[in-house]
Formats: sequence, C-alpha cells, structure tokens
Amino acid sequence: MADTIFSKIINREIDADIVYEDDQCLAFRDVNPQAPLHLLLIPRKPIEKLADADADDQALLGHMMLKAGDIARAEGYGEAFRLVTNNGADVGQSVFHLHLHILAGRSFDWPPG
Ligand code: D5M
Repeated sequence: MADTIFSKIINREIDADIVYEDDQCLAFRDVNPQAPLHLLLIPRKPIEKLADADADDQALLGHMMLKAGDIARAEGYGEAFRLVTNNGADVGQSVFHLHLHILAGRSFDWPPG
C-alpha cells in the first residue's frame, strides 16, 4: 500500500491533534471538521479500506469499534455519536488508509447525503 497522509501521521512525519493511541490504532481530530466532534480513528496497520480487511483483521476491527465508543465517551459524547467509513472513491473516500469518522455534537440527517 502506498504511503498516505495518515501513515505520515502514524510515523510522526506530520503533525496531528492526536487524542488517543495504543498499539493498534490512533485517533486524531479531522482537519476539516463536519461536526463539533469530528475524529478519525485509524489502524496502525495499513489497510486501504474496510473491504480490504480480512479475517486476520477481525480482532483489530472489533478493537476499533469498541475504542470508538470509548473515545466518544471520553470526549463527552458517549450517548450520541455517528461512525462513518467511506469505502472507495465513489462514496467519498479521499484518503486510502482505513478510517472511521467519529462525529457528534449536532443532529444528523438520515439517510445521509
Ligand atoms: O475522509 C478523509 C478525511 O481526512 C477528511 O475528512 C479530511 C481528513 N484529513 C485529511 N488530511 C488530514 C490531516 N492531515 N489531518 C487530519 N485530518 C485530515 P474520507 O472519508 O477519506 O473522505
């Protein structure tokens, strides 16, 4: 997988406002926030998008889902947050390193636009 802006954040080659990290994943504030809380939670493992994950990634993905809740809670939004992952350029993915958007702090439309 080619280097992305997110692998540069993992490797501390560029700055980010990191709010959580462990041996498997890290979360930082989105540079272009779409809600009062807008974090990106990414695995350290380079996976381009969710559809590229496989059975070996089951524990990692479960870990990230649980951490997303923990992080939202730590940020004060544990009862109302949205998780989004854009899987592919056709649905809006612009950085090809798997990421979960954690969004909270305003109301959200359904279905999403
Ligand atoms: O979301 C990619 C997201 O990544 C988008 O909301 C902007 C954000 N982004 C891009 N570069 C940075 C840096 N350097 N720091 C923080 N956030 C960043 P996607 O689902 O791929 O469209």
